[in-house]
Amino acid sequence: MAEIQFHPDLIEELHAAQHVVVLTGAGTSAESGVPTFREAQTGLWAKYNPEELATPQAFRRNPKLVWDWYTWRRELVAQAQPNPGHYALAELETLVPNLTLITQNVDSLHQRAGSHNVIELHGNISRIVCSKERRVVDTWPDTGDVPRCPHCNAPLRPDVVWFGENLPQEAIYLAYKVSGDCDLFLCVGTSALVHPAASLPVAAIQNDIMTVEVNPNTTPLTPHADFHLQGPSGQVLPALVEALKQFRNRHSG
Ligand code: BJW
Repeated sequence: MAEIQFHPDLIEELHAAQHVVVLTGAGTSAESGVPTFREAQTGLWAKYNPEELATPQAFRRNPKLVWDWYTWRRELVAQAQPNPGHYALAELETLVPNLTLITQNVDSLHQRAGSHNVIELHGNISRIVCSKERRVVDTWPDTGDVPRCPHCNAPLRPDVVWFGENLPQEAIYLAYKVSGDCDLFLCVGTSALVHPAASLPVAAIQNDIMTVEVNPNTTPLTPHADFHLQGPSGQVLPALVEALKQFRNRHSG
């Protein structure tokens, strides 16, 4: 790929920003081999629509199907490695005074790349909880059926947020607070379709905060963002961090 050029205003704003907020979605992990939500699934799961599996109704109707899908994804995510986009965001955290990374992803790849200040909006796929009392369960017998809670016998489920369920209260409260109160908002690899996450860049825009989108495709956010950096985050983000470092080298001393 040819060298990526950034608008000088963007690099200057990034350099001056005291608080950067980043919202990430499934596209950020695409280059780690984790399929995004809205692209067609392949192999065993090709005939299922993820939006129809990630619901409490699907789990009630067919708990085994949903459990097996999450088991497959949990194992896929455990084998995946962070990509250059994850590492660039972890490095950016060390280059700006304050960076809050809000993720819709459930794969822990940001944390594994070294990001510290991470808000998980949609939970974490590696955590298993009781579907009734939300108690975390660390081990369960592999019987081939949906395992049950050792305390109340309710089926176990992944600790993720399905459609129609509320997001963790503290996480969404903090996410709104920082989104409307930062100096620069970066929206990476999300289709910006799922609320309330998709409302976070809107809060930034309404408060006249510079908003930058990184995505190979356009989204409903694109016409409203100050900059649309078109390309895969695994290429755009390392280049952006490099441009910031070069700017600082040129302007130091
Ligand atoms: C690349 C790339 C590369 C590719 N580099 N980029 C207001 C208006 C309308 C509806 C609602 C509303 N408020 C609430 C709702 C209902 C609903 C909703 O938003 N529905 C929409 C579909 C319209 N929201 C909810 O139900 C939420 N709960 C809630 O609000 O409770 C209160 C309430 C309920 C009901 C009514 C009203 C209020 C809960 C949402 C939970 C979402 N959960 C999931 C599953 C998580 C667990 C799991 O992983 O299994 O979260 S669904 C799925 O979507 C997952 C994702 O986090 C989320 C967002 O998807 P994301 O990350 O954007 O991925 P994709 O696949 O959509 O896009 C990938 C992008 O990457 C694309 O743009 C590519 O171009 C790009 N890309 N390669 C960079 N290399």
